[in-house]
Amino acid sequence: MCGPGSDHSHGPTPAGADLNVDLLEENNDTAQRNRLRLDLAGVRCINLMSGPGAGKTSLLERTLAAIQGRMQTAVVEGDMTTELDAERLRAYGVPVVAITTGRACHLDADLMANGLTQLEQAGSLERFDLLFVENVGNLVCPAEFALGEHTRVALVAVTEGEDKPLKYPLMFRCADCVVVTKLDLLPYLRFDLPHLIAHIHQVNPHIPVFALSAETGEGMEPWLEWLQTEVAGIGTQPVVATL
Ligand SMILES: Nc1nc2c(ncn2[C@@H]2O[C@H](COP(=O)(O)OP(=O)(O)OP(=O)(O)O)[C@@H](O)[C@H]2O)c(=O)[nH]1
Ligand SMILES: [Mg+2]
Repeated sequence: MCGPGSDHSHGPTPAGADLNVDLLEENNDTAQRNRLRLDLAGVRCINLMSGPGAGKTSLLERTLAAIQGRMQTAVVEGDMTTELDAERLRAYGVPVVAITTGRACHLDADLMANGLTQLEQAGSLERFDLLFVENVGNLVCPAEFALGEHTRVALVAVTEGEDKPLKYPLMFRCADCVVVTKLDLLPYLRFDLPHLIAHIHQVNPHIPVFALSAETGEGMEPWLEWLQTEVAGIGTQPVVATL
């Protein structure tokens, strides 16, 4: 957890500030218990976060197809409503737990604990090497709520503009890696990729940045290599950016 808490009351509550501190502290305690469960089972957990539609599910689809048979993987899929994304990912033959949050714009540690329990009910967690979490599409709140994950990946699409890391710094400051998505659309946009990367590094100076297209597969290899180092538990070492 890093940075000051934002207002999760989403409205004017006189006791809002204290409520947020309590809420986040309680969440952190549960997240630590989740982390222990994952560590005891030897599962590496990666939390994918972005604004709506940046390409989280598409990146997971490409990734699951690429690592099939190499890593035992499961997914906790968070959405406010529907199992549409969960269904997309089940097509790749991996266990997917769908968690719908209702009105909440992010997953929290309690929901994550529930997801872990659902995976356990179908067999022990130890059978997995890697657990992906796709968080609810939102560039603000998911960054505030630790789930017990080892690694956070922030995605930003080239269609979103170069300014997003400056406007939503917490998401990029708390990430361990940034994936710039939809690279195949660059020829159609007035968008400066080095400018975006400079903004990412302004907020989080040494963070690795990968730029790729889940549509064409361009740029997938460096991301997959990074993923492999993560699963081996050495992902905290600095990784050279691909750009
Ligand atoms: N051209 C292009 N389109 C992409 C790429 N990745 C995703 N898209 C498209 O962008 C749209 C949203 O992609 P999703 O993968 O569903 O995005 P998401 O982040 O999972 O969306 P939410 O879960 O709703 O937040 C879909 O129409 C995808 O086909 C890409 O690399 N290139
Ligand atoms: Mg999705």
